[in-house]
Amino acid sequence: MKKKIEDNFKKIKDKSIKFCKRAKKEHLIKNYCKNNILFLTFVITCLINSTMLRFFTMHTVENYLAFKPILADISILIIFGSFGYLFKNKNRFAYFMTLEIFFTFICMVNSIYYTFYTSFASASMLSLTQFIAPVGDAVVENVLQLKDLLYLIGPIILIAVHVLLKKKNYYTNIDNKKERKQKTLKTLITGGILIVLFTVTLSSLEIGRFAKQWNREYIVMRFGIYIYQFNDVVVSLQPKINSIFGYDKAKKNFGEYFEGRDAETTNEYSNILEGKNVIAIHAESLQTVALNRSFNGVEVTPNLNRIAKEGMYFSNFYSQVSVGTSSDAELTYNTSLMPTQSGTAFVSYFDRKYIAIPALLKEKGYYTFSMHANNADFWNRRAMHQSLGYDKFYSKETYKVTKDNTIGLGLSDKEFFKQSITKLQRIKEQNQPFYGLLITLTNHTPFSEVEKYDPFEVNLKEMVTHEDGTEEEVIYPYMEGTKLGNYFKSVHYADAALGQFLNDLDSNGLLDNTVFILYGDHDARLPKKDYQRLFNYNKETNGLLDADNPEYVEFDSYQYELNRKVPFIIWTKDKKYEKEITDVMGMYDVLPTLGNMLGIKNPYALGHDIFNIKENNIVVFPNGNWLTNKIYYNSQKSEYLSLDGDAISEDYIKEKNDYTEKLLGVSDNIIVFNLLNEDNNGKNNKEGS
Ligand code: GP9
Ligand code: MN
Repeated sequence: MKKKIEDNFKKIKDKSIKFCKRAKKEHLIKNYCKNNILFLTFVITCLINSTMLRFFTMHTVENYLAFKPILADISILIIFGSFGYLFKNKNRFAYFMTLEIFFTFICMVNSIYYTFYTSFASASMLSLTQFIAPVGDAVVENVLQLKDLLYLIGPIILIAVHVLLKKKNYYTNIDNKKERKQKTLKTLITGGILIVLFTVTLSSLEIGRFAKQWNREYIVMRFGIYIYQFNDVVVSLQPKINSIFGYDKAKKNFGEYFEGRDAETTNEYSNILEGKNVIAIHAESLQTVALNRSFNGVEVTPNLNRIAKEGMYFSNFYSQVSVGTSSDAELTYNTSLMPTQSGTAFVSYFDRKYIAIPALLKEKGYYTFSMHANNADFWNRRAMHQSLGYDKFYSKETYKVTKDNTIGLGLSDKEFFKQSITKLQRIKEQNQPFYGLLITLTNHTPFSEVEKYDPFEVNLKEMVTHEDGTEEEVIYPYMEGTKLGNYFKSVHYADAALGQFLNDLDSNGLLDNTVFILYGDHDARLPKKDYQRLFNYNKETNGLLDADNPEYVEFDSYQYELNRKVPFIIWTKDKKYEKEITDVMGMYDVLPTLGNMLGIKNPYALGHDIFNIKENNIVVFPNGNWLTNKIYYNSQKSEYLSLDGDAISEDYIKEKNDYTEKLLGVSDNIIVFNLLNEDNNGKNNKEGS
């Protein structure tokens, strides 16, 4: 077998050497170049343009000389260019020139767009004229720079080469149809082989991000600008195609769903926060497991623990995100709708009508804004925040971000809050009442820059008394070196940043007549084995307790799911509610619950006011799983975990399954078919709204 492989290798090697020798002897390469000058000029100039674009936008050497986008660009150019051979010799220039202009246009538009938005252009933005108008003016006035014109050198070179070739009577030789077809095929196959080679180099992360398309810089860095732009058009068209079929049925189901719903009644919390300023925190990857937890007597989250104790603390609160993670959390928090079943609402359906917290408060005279020190196009927030009703989005462009004040994905939370205080002071002076959502960033996976967090130990220390009466401190590694351990260090940092922020808000009078809200956006996807270590640590073996040990805590996939809960806190400086709400609650219950307190209402909310529904609440997850105070139901396995040990009837499960299915369907229909838009639905101002 081994010999056979070796023989084959030898054969291939010999053949390759032979080919190279022949090529050298017969000047194959030289002849190929000579006979394909126009094609090669087209490929090379377009390749230079795309490389130049990466150079001018993402300024590092590794970015513009990265192997993957170059291979991707060459493949695409060869594939498109190959069809040029279908044209007769004298007409071929027109084809290449058209392509050249097209590809140059892509580079120029993206170059200009990047200067303006620090991101790449998307066809989906074209459907929003309000975004194009300001860009249009600004482009001419301030953004068009000399570097944007450099791309024109490509078409100029192609024209120059064409003129020269014409002079040298290059186009006079007649190439027959068969020859042209063969050349097209050979070139196409070469392009095809290159694209296959490119595809096999891709990781699953790269493929996943390509499908979602929102992390535009990442995609251009891996797939090149041309593939990026084609994929962008496909992804942008998808929601349009989805919403062509099934509109009537969707509208009927929608009508029936809300017809049968009881109007929420008022309760003791109605309007208690009306007219107050609101500062809300979207806490990245903050899980409840970190709260009220200590290592060697030191709390992981002293500040969160304090406000959770003083305010209203919803301790069985769940995020309901799908592939849109942070953006899905924002969607459900703001609108009481579930994430979409395909694509993400923020990216694919940003141009729909939403009834959201900022929009509703705006109607009541609030100034509404969001703050996030990341790129504004991340999760397409620039567009979607407008659709949600924010007056202004303070994104990365409005913060000073340097290498020194960066942790992980971007600006550190401490610095983000510090710089936000200045903005908040100005807002307080000019725009009261206000509603603002601040989205944090530091506590984002992979939690690896441990040295940048405040020191926090996740080991286990014990005092041991020796036989001679002397005492010694013994340190067991416990969670040190684990991902969950690093996560606690990161959360400790995030908590300290929050504590500092609360102090700064207070000293600037920003907590007066203000309600402070915080939610964890989703879990941190930490490994199950780390939780097992957290709950079942055996210090003697530095491993896990045996399953038959009386101290052993079961931590199976159900425990894992239940442990994904995130905190939700409503706190004010003046009034101490000191109330823990333990009924299960989902992100979609925020708008009905908080809205009732603020005096706003979304008649098409899918969640409930927890103070009305109480122990009868149900949390529906995008994958069809659901949770009540009684059970966690896994819809994929049709199995459940009883939470109170009571027997569960078939009817109970069927009723909740039906409810889940209807809710997910109606939520998706609302977004995909834009059912909240007055033009699509005359009932938008349903009574009670
Ligand atoms: C990006 C931040 C993180 O700006 O909100 O997004 P995520 O990766 O959690 O979806
Ligand atoms: Mn997130």
